[in-house]
Amino acid sequence: MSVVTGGGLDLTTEQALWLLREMLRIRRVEEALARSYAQGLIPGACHTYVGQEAIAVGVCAHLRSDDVVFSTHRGHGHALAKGAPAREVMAELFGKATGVSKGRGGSMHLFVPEVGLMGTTGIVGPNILQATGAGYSFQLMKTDQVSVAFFGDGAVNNGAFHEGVNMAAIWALPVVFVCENNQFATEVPFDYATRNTDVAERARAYGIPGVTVDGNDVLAVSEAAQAAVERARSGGGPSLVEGRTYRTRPHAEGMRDGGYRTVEEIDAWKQRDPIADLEVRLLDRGIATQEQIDAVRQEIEEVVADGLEFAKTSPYPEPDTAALHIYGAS
Ligand SMILES: Cc1ncc(C[n+]2csc(CCOP(=O)(O)OP(=O)(O)O)c2C)c(N)n1
Ligand SMILES: [Mg+2]
Repeated sequence: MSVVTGGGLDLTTEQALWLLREMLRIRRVEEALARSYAQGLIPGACHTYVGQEAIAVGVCAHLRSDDVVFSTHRGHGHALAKGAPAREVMAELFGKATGVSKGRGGSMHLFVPEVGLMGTTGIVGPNILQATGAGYSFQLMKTDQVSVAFFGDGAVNNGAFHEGVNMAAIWALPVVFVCENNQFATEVPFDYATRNTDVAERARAYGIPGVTVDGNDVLAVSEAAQAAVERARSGGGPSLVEGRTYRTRPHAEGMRDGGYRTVEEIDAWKQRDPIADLEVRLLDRGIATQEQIDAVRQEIEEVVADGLEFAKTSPYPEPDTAALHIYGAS
């Protein structure tokens, strides 16, 4: 296991503002979705990604649109960072016909294959196998595409993790396994579920590189992801990247958030906000000005206001189209 710091990244202003813009886009979309959920506007479940934005953004910064991502139940951030339009993601959660899955899927069935988002899912674990499968197809087709699985600490004691990582390792598949270790699976602390809480260390068991990063530091995530994506793309095989992070909202909107963690712990992690942290560092290092940061913030306010309006005013699917867009074409 090794630890990276982000110090090795040489960022242009444009790249830095992209990281900031994408993290803010996720944060503001999630906050709008959480409010909408409380107002009864979202018919399904809504697991937000608030606090964890640096991981999706730091990884997707190195992906092309023909690379693929297999996501989780906490997948809005992965979808947005991979390039899904905010308004269509929001409309999907509202169950509207204009949503990315035409209102059929909701939060846990976001599919945007045109940008390489191969699905969020309600089932913990099997997306790891799907990512390995995609990596195998890229190897067979001799392309240089890369496949990424995002998953939580809750997935790493599931058999799918062992099978997927091991197969990718023995066949040297172009896969990056990204564990978002937010230290809880619903309300179960990770150290209750395993005797070894060092996820990256498990990479050694499969003979692949494993790295732990501060998952609230987008530069550190980006540096680790850059190495893992390059390795996969150039035929070097898979890697495991573990980002240590924390979700600062409840497991899902509408759920209680007490009894298994303290207010003090949540507040301490809110102080380590990945967005505020990046802004301070960009200003300190002279990579961006306050005016540039304010312009990004203003741009995102407009994107989210537009997305919310679009989601609210779009129609629901017509009842007589209920069987459309459900089955694959034969
Ligand atoms: C196979 C399976 N088992 C159990 C569940 C119920 N479940 C939904 S989310 C969740 C916790 C997942 O925790 P983690 O993977 O750490 O992701 P996080 O919610 O912390 O982002 C569980 C157990 C499920 N959806 N699928
Ligand atoms: Mg977790």
